Order: sequence, then C-alpha cells, then structure tokens
Amino acid sequence: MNFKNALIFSLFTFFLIGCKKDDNGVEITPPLPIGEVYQTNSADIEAFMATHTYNYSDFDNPAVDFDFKVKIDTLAGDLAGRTPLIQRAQAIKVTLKSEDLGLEDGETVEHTIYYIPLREGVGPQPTRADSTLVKYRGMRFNGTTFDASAQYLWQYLPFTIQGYGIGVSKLKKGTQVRINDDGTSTYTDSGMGMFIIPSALGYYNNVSGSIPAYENLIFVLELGNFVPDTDYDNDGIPSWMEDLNGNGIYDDDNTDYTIERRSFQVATPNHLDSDDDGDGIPTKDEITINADGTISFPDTDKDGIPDYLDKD
Ligand SMILES: [Ca+2]
Ligand SMILES: [Ca+2]
Ligand SMILES: [Ca+2]
Ligand SMILES: [Ca+2]
Repeated sequence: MNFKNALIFSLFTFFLIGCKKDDNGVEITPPLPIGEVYQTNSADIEAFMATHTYNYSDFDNPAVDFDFKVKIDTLAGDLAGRTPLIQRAQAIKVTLKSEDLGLEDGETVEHTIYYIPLREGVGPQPTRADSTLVKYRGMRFNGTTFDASAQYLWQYLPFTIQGYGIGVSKLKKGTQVRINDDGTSTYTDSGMGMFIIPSALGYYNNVSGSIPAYENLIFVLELGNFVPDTDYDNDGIPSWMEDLNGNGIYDDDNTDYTIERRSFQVATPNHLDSDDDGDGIPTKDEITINADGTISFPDTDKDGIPDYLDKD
C-alpha cells in the first residue's frame, strides 16, 4: 500500500477507534469532574497492576515459534511468585485540562499512562500526529477484548483516542521485509508495547460499544511503519505543527472557526484545513518551504501572526 492510499485508509480508522464523541456511543451528561474520576481510575489501575502479571518471560527470550501474544493473568496459584505488571511498567505523565474534555471547571490534573515495553523495534518513532501502520488489541480489566485488528491498518493518530495516539508514538517502527501478493507488507522487529490508559485519555464519559463510561483501557500496540511528518491536509505544514495550543489534541485548533461558522461551512480544525486562516489563499502559498525542507513563516504586516494564520 502506498502512502497516498494509506492516508485514505486512515480515514476509515476514524470510525474504528473513534474520538471523544463516538457515533455509536451514548453521551452521559453532565460529565463528572476529571479530578474525581481520576482518583477512582488510578486506584483501580494500581490495584489491577499490583495483582496481575503477563507472560513476560516469553517476550524476554522469545522462542522461534512464539506468537507475541500477551496473556494477562491473576497473580495467584502457580503464578503467585511472578512479577506484577506495575513492576514492569514505565509511567508516562500527561497533563490534562478539564477544558480539553469540554468541561468548564478549570481543573488541571496530571494523568499517568503505564507503558510496558514488549519488543524494542528498530526505530524511528512517529509523532502523535502521524499516519501509522499498526496492529492493536484493546482489552478491559475484566479480561474481555473489545476490539482487535486482524492485520496491520493505517491509522492517522489524531483520529484516535488520546491515550492510544500517545501509546503508538512511544513505539519504534519495524523493518519492512517484503510486499505480499495481496498488497500488504510484512514487517519484522516492529515495536510492541502494552499501555494502561485512564478513562480521561480514553472514552471518558462516553459509552463506546461494550465499554462503559469512565472505563480504564488496556491496549497492546504494534508499530510496523509510519509516514514521517504526516501532512494530512497537504498544506505544506506537518500535522504535528498544527497543534497551536500545544495540548496534544488536534481537533481544538481552528484559526478560522468564526469565518467557517458565519459562512455555514463545516468547522475544520487546522490539521485538516488547507486554508487555515480562511482568507481564500491556500496555506501552501502563505509559507515558504526552504531547500533543506524546513519551513519559514512570513509575517508581512509584522504583527507577530504569520501570514498563514493572519486573516488581514
Ligand atoms: Ca490543540
Ligand atoms: Ca478551519
Ligand atoms: Ca492546515
Ligand atoms: Ca490562507
């Protein structure tokens, strides 16, 4: 699959993983405060990780026929002496503002995603805003799998839930070894990891399929490949540079929101908008791409706002 098709395919994954408001989901209103929810979520996560383990010895010294499937088990009986999940995990800190979830109470709460590396990968790593070729399995703490990919899929990470996108961006990609007859590719040494995600970085107050509101999630993720500096709207600016307020969320940066609303257009965030300031001049024509690939942002009227974001 070439990269252009890859981008088209990644559109479909939007429906698979969804965003904060899932089309199939029922929104419960009003959402609970993030601090209160996180207190419950983190207590549940820590309890789960202290009392469960996985088949880490298989991953540490993989047998030739090992299928690289994660098996989570309770630390009991024959497994009682094994290392709990928590001792194999690294903490990824994510500062979350309640406004990022559409709440107006002004709370800021540091959240922790737990990352258990499963396989190193060969690198490099994507950004949180790239199109990525991934395999995934999503599980709940009750042991059920709510979703899994049978093979690699292209996913544009800003269309996925935040914890998922952050997880994929921590992995190193694999090595492409061949292109198969059906057009798919085979990769070896793809980076793999298990991520335990509090609900605010998942579906939060939304019910999604079999996942209840405020549910913590487990994802096992595998990264085959990615498009470096993915420029989803093809405006010359990589998507990762279109998170203007730097909060790791890409759908809340929309420079020409008022213009789009006034003219009854669909509100299109900057990472999907090829004319970011809505002045009729494509962003591509309001920036300069230098010979070495870097981007310059001219500011003709010297008001501190670069032309591509400047409506006047
Ligand atoms: Ca943002
Ligand atoms: Ca826009
Ligand atoms: Ca744009
Ligand atoms: Ca423009």
